[in-house]
Amino acid sequence: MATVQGSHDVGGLRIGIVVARFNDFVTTRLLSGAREALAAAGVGDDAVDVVWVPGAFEVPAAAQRVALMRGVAAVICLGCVIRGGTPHFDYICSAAAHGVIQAASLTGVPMAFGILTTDSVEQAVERAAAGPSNKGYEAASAALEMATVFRALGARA
Ligand code: INI
Repeated sequence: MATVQGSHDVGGLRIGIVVARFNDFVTTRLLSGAREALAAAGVGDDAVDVVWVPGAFEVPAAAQRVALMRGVAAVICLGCVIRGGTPHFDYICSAAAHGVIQAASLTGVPMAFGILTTDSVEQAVERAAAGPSNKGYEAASAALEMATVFRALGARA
């Protein structure tokens, strides 16, 4: 039996971050959380590319492009969609979630979903608070684990 799992060896990993500007009072905090997790894991700033896009709807297309940049081992997708009074919320959330997983499947590069979909501003702010429960931090941790899992799988191919 063979077991493949992630490792703490982040040497040589390049990480892309795609972050939506819409609701940037939340997404800047998600970005800080993601950067904190990467730094804590030993990923240097010079190994991180941050790409800003208008809103969550645009994240998947940009994530797909970033995934194709040389050496990118994982992409962290960050955004914040807050429910309003129309079905707009559902369309944006659905497009973002489906788009991100489709981009990951098409490129073969793992992507972490750090796009908040909340009923209120309060819920969003709570999930973007500083510390390991910050959803940007969580997404970055998942991206690193997937990057190292994929590297381990590649070594076995
Ligand atoms: N984009 C978000 O990231 N969050 C939102 O809450 C949001 N709302 O509520 O409309 C939002 N809309 C913009 C959308 O992502 C696109 O940028 C826009 O439709 C242009 O394509």
